[in-house]
Amino acid sequence: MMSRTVIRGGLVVTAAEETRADVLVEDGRVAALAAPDSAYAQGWTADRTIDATDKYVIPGGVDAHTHMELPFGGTSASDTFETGTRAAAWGGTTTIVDFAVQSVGHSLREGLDAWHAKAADRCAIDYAFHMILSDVNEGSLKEMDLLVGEGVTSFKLFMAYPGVFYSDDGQILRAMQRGAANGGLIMMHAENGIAIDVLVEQALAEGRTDPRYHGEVRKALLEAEATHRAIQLARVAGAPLYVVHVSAEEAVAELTQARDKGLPVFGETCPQYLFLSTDNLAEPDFEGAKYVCSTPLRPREHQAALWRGLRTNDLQVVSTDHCPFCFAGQKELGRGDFSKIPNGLPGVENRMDLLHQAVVDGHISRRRWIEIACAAPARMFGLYPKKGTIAPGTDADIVVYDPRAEQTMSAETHHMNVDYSAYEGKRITGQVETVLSRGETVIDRRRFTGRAGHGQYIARDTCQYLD
Ligand code: DUC
Ligand code: ZN
Ligand code: ZN
Ligand code: ZN
Repeated sequence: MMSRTVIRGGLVVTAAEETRADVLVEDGRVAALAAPDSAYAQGWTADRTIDATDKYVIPGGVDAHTHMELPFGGTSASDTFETGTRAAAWGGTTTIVDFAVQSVGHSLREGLDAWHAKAADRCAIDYAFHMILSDVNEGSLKEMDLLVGEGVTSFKLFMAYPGVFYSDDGQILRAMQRGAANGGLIMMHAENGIAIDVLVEQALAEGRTDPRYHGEVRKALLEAEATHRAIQLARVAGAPLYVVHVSAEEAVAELTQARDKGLPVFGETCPQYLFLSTDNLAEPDFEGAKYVCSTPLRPREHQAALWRGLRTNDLQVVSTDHCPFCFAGQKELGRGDFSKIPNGLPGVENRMDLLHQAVVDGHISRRRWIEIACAAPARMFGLYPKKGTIAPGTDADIVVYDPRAEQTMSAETHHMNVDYSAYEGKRITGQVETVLSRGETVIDRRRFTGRAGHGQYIARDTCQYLD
């Protein structure tokens, strides 16, 4: 049975262009775009017409960095695939790429199977997986080839968290060599975790236990050093590199220098580094724990370099690193010892709105908003043009966005399963009105009409910036 929806009268914004167009959706895909007053568009019949007058019609957001139900520090991220993807939909994101985790001593397959089991039949929107390598050895290196073949085409390594996720330089080099051969993109958590652990131990021994010391020991220079080292290792391996959650100005400088040499080095930052700072980490009464994540929030002065990087394309992607822990009972595990605060911030619902606010504030253009939030993450992780744009043949993942609506971000009104908002009280101009996922309405004029299990697993192609 053919189902047809027409979205009429909106400004269609993609990374490439802005045009007034009606959009015809047929059986889950975009069938055609045409000028609203054209005889062609006027002739379309549909089961459903969405009025987008005075609204933007944009591709659904692609959040390439989430951690639903991630086990961390003896607890687990509080959003399940069900609650987290529902919140994503509320915020105009229609695809997530989550991180399946290999545990030390276990295979990639076991990790991937476990994440498939968590996500299957629960997601409101489409999803895909990266794989975290926690134990690089002969077996896991061989498994990388198989995973690339089945659409898990990117692998995260950690230079931080010794004893948990950490890989040493030899393991990193081997994984990069393997990725260079099989097309897998290496994603790097670039912080010198060995040095950080020394500073953590010294801080705690001196009684510096508050959340703000999390920011002080995880120094910008140790992010920059690890970023530099990762780039050099990637050069030696002949591999491309994607650095996740870049937060320090000095790390951006390393990426800029590499890219100026023409190296295939890419960078991601996150809304928390663009909008929050160490001022939040210093909030009294242990409230700073709400803002503990790694890489950490930086002094406000770093933000200008991140915005500049997003404008100059030295940074290509904004993802959330959504990894929520409730303040009550989870963040509180670190009272008296900041190193026991589970690392991570909620944000999957907030990203599209915060970046629209950046358009309003003049940091980025409207098309750059769509590029960094939709098109570039889709290309980076082999989802384009199925995801990340609006054109004939693409999945009808479409957001009708009201650029003039006013909202105030708050835990009272958000849909993430977490008891605080990192942006509590922040005023935003712009709001998601209606969201289609493969043509199905999942948010209808600010009512959730989706369902757990609508979301499908997507096997991805390899990185499309390397073709
Ligand atoms: N950083 C976080 O803040 N949370 C999860 C893992 C990570 O690297
Ligand atoms: Zn095992
Ligand atoms: Zn990380
Ligand atoms: Zn992460």
